[in-house]
Amino acid sequence: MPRAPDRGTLDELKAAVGDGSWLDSPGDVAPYVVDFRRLYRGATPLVLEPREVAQVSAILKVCHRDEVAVVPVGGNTGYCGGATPDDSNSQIVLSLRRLRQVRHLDAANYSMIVEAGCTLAEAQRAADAADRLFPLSLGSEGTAQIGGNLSTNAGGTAVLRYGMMRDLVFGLEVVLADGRVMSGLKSLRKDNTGYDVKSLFIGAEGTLGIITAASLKLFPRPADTATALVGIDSPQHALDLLARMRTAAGDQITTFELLPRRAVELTVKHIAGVANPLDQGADWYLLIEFTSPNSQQDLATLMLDQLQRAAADGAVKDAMIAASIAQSQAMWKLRESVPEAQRHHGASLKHDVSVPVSSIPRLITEGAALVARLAPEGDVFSYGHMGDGNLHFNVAQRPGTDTAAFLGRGKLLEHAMFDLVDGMGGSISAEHGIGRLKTKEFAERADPVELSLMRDLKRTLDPRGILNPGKVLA
Ligand code: 2HG
Ligand code: ZN
Repeated sequence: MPRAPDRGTLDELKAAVGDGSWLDSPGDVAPYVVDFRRLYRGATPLVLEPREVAQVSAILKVCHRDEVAVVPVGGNTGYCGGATPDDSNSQIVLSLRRLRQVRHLDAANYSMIVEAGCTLAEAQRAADAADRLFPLSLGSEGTAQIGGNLSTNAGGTAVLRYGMMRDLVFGLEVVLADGRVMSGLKSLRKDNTGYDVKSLFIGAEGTLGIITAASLKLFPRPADTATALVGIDSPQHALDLLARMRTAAGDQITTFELLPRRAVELTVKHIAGVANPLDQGADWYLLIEFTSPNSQQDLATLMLDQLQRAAADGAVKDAMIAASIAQSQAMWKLRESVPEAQRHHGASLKHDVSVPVSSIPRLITEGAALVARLAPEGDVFSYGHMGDGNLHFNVAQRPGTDTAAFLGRGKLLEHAMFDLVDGMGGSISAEHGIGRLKTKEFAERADPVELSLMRDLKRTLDPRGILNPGKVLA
């Protein structure tokens, strides 16, 4: 069991990073003790900001010896409180933000080695400068860091084509709980030497080791892009269109995002500069993007042809293909601003869930029925990554209703929503992780054998329980 660090331990930790690389005044540590959604407020006696892997190793050695808990943090954009210390004021916060070098980029091998504290946008820019693409793409990419993306196995809006963060990794460098450094930064497409140890640390939310650097996969940079905003009548039409598009465009289809009318209207209302470019009101909208590294592909014609055929069959009501980069950016802004618009709108109960893509229409219908029954003060905002079977089945408080009554419905609704998703062979956390928020539901619902293997792994890799206690496995 971790315990509170004494003065001597704190001094030793400060010395491990040196002056200028630690914070301990209440004002300075304040941003590190609250999560992005302000669901949790904790306390910490010390925030460490090491600049080198050797310093991370030295920190962990001390914490392991003295049994002091360590909470790693990246850009602090997570939704589940995974990077926030508890309120005991005994957990050290370890920020990776100063480990931000791009150590190596091998364009011919389509790989790059970046440190954990690089923001996702910095990693994307490094790839771009070498005429390559690092394809992970999220609304928070300007702030979210690679270490956090790895630790939460982040998803985003290009998963349909490129997979989640786990799929984009060749190798990792990880500092273990006792301070040993696992140097696994090979950049190989083929390496069948024993167990896939690196994979354990991806999605582990800092509970098994501290990721300090990663070798990431790169791809050819798109030279042709077609982006469309499409109005449709129902999620079933979206499913039909997805199959049609996949047949026509193969894996050139990169993005297939679904938005309900309410999300579009609310985003237009709350976010400056966002407009709905379609003439006819539709109940549902899709943001679809095709990309190809081949500039001769003429993706816009392919997209137009498919949309016209779908319209002739009644599957598409209205559509617009972006005729300029500005139009495409405006469509993306409409999609990416939905979470912010929801924040302006008011309180929200969030459910980041996935089901087989084929079950999305059923999830939407049955989920809405649950909301009507269990949270009548709420309006459904089920939107997101339709192509991945991942919806953010969010419920927004209807204006004029009682906030406390609405939020009070949260637990019961969440439980029913997770029952629904479980019954459909889905997941209670598609892309935002478990953190502190979902530990209970996760423990109740996980396969018991798998869960006990996870606990065994945790004990093996972190026998003193110092790494991000209370997260994932509570
Ligand atoms: C997105 O897809 C993010 O926009 C945030 O994952 C989802 O705010 C949300 O619920
Ligand atoms: Zn999302």
